[in-house]
Amino acid sequence: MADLKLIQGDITTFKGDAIVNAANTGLVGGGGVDGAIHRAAGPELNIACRKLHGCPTGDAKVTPGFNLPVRLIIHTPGPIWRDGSFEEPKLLRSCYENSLKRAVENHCQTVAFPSISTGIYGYPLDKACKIAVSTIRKFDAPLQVTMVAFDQKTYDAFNKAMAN
Ligand code: AR6
Repeated sequence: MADLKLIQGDITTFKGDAIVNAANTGLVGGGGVDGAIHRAAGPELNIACRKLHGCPTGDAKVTPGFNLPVRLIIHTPGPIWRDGSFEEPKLLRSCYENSLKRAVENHCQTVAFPSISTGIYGYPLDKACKIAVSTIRKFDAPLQVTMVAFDQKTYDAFNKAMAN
């Protein structure tokens, strides 16, 4: 079982083996945490991402961390929330699962996640937290996972989901 802890802060300052990026399917960079990661990692990240030729929703692909204090960045495009009947829960679960798989394949012991899909992609926070927490806790690998909540609302929602 993966170990899970929660902090509030900016994921670009996380020191460990890998961080996860809430990307888009083109892996072309964007706003939110994706923008922050690209700015902090530097322009080489964009060049590396272009070589990956995109990534389907729910899957995950890896680049080096470049200027970030991590070895790897795991890019996963989350589902865009419509009304919950377009496989959004299944796709969000697979974002977490595939990101954790990439971490293990790349010999990571410490990995940090932002709250995937709950910003620009509009996934309801309480529903997303439950999926994130259960998927990470169920994942069978000796990984130390840190959820990095950027704002208070996200921190509170994860805190609640982790208490159950
Ligand atoms: N550290 C940690 N979390 C952050 C940071 C940060 N530096 N900055 C924002 N967040 P979002 P999405 C939080 O919108 O909903 C991009 O344009 C934010 O408060 O970044 O999956 C991509 O290119 C929220 O809690 O990702 C895609 O097009 C969480 O990260 C699209 O947005 C996710 O919000 C993806 O949308």
